[in-house]
Amino acid sequence: KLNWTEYHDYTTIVLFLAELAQNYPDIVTLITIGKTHENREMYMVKISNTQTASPTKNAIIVDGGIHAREWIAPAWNTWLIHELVENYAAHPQYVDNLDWYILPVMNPDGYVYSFADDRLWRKNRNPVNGPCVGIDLNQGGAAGNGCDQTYHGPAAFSEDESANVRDAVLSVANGRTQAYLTYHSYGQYWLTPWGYTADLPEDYPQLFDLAQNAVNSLTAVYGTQYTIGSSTNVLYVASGGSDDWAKGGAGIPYSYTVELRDTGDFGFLLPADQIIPNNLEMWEAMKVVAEYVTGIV
Ligand code: 0X9
Ligand code: ZN
Repeated sequence: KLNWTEYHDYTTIVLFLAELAQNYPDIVTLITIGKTHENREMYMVKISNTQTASPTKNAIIVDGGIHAREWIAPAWNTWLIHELVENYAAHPQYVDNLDWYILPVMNPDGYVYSFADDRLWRKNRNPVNGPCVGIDLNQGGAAGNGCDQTYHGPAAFSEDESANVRDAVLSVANGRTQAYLTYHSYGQYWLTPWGYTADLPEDYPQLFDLAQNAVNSLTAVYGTQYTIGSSTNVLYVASGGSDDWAKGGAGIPYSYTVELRDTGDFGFLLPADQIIPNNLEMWEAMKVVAEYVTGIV
């Protein structure tokens, strides 16, 4: 049993996922997608009703915690899993009509390090940078200096973690995955591709429209404001983002990076008493995305 009144370490989260898979075998499957640099298992939760299973069902892929210090992202992802599964009876349509693939902690080594050693750690823990450690799993064109927080590493998908996610996404995407949401913090942004160029995708109006509807429902809960736009245009230009790859590389049409609470009062150190409000408002947005995706044929 997990709670969302505090942040949990990796071991506790994995235990929660394993228990859920055991208690809800008709809905939950725990998939191991490969190991991290430090040999930790990476877990993706498949939520799919075996009664209504179909290989052509629309799917949504969600991840979070690619940046270690952004603790609110795994806290939201685990809550989303909990809501879909343990509160299934309240809204069965979200599970019956969709397959969910949720990777709550994308960077386990970094996450563990941010609990044990350095709360503001961002990268993975691969020591390939001379005197420094870690590669930013979400950057391609950023820093070439290994000691930098956004060091891009030797090559695209050079890291175990990003290669595992690439393979997992490609194995489930196969034409039926309509949405990919990657959760970060902070800033309260709902970002569309592209992050590598100021040019917009040709279906930007549709991407914007769904984002707008989702954010409207989110804001209706507590008045929390989110800024919508392409990463390059509302944040900064940075290539190698997983959202860009999910759209351009894996062909998933509705691909977003969502930067969760807050706008900087606490930043990465978001107090734990904001986890539940953050999750309740984001759930309203998530439902809008799920409803939209359900209707796509
Ligand atoms: O810079 C990032 O990787 C993300 N922001 S964060 O503060 N959480 O580090 C934004 C990524 C946006 N997407 C792309 N640039 N493709
Ligand atoms: Zn981030």
